[in-house]
Amino acid sequence: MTLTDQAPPGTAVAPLGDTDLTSLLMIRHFEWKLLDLFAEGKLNGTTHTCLGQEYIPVSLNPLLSAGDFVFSNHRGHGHYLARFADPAGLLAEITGREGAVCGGVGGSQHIFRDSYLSTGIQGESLPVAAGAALHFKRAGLPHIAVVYIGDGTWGEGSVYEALNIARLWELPLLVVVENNGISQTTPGSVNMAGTVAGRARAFDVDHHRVTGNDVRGIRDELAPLLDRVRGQHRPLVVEFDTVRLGPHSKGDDTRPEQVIESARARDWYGALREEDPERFDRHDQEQRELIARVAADVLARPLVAGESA
Ligand SMILES: Cc1ncc(C[n+]2csc(CCOP(=O)(O)OP(=O)(O)O)c2C)c(N)n1
Repeated sequence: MTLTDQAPPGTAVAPLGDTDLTSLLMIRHFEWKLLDLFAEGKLNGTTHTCLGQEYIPVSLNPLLSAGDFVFSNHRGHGHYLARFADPAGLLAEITGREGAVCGGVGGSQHIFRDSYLSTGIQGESLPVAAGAALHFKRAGLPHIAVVYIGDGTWGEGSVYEALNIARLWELPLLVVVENNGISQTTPGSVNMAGTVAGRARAFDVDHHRVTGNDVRGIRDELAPLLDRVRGQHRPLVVEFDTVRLGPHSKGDDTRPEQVIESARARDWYGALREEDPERFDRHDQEQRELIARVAADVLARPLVAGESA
């Protein structure tokens, strides 16, 4: 079944609350800071920023309970920060410093904390999430399993095995697809036949497409749908039509400038600023300073055992 698209952007009435605005800006400044630190040669390994996609976990977070299990992916900083508001723990993890959320062994892509787990292996988490959802159902717990995947991850067979079982066994599974139209350097138009909606439909799994980036509208739209996942154990695919503002990882953006420009034109950052520039700038500055302080503090900490600068 295909559910109706959400209301067009711009229909929300109430101003965005401080918590949401702070969360969005904290994630944005965290990601900007990471790219700066890479440019300064202060980070090892790789990282994938969620620039442009921050509004997705910020919209979803209040709809989730602490017992719901969130499975994230390689582009997961926003998923983690929206849930835990812990930039210091994440940055310490990425830089292998004391206070790291996973002792510095997980890095950017492999984070475990409470009911939150991320993996850099595409498609790996969906069957595991289905298993968690099965446990919730069997144990009579009111929780759901939430898994974030990209559009390119629909190239993995495990996605289909998990959707099949989730529908057949009626599992409380929410698949959040961050469809930014590109997988590393390959546009979706050359690697996906059909659509995400059509693929969900093939398994009789509900699908809902979100086209706007207004946190308030998205949340209102999704709340009843998530209630159905939770209460009636109807698996659901929510596909966000979103934008990746930055490169796949760091320097690997092969998109034509025009494509990047049109992604920038859809960014929530400018649109939200226009609503109330004075308030936005105040929060923006606060989060920029907060992340600068966090980075200075974390980078001054000793490395955890076994790490090298
Ligand atoms: C099984 C597997 N194959 C290849 C990779 C390398 N890889 C990492 S991210 C990525 C592209 C992912 O694209 P998508 O799912 O659309 O997510 P996005 O990066 O756009 O958020 C690839 C090919 C991987 N991590 N895992």
